[in-house]
Amino acid sequence: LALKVLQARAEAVSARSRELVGAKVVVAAAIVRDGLLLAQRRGHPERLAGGWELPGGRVEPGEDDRAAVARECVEELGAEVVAGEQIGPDIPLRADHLLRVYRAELVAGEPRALDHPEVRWIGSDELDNLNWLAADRVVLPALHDLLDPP
Ligand code: 523
Repeated sequence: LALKVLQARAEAVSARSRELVGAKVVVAAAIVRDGLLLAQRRGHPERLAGGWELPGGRVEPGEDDRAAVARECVEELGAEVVAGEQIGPDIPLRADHLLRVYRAELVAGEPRALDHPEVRWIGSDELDNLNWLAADRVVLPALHDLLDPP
């Protein structure tokens, strides 16, 4: 019986490490300017259309998380940002993906909706009313702290 327990434990540990090694990272940017947060409404895919998110996307193989934040903001918003601290926890997405949100400072360009139908600057009073994607909802407390420092 002890052996069976040990084998089951070993299997659980290796499943967990496969998960950690195999997890693909999606990054997102929390861009704050003048007390407002930049959010964008998704147009695709169908399953996510109409949901609001922090701009971002998949980290490419070999790419640094913060470099991915900067690249995605150029692609989606036509704006340059510098990524700083991670805010909130790593958030599991479906399958073997996880979402990491980084604070990002706008350094050049005016964000425009290049890839999705709409971008909007949101005040802290509007934060909870937006139809956020489930994963982004997890960082709402951290976003409140960013907009209204405690
Ligand atoms: N999320 C998510 N929140 C959030 C982002 C940027 C992404 O929940 N703020 C999810 C949505 C998708 C997955 O992460 O299921 C990948 O995001 P996506 O489609 O923005 O990443 P891209 O642009 O790298 O995707 P492809 O170009 O389709 O590979």
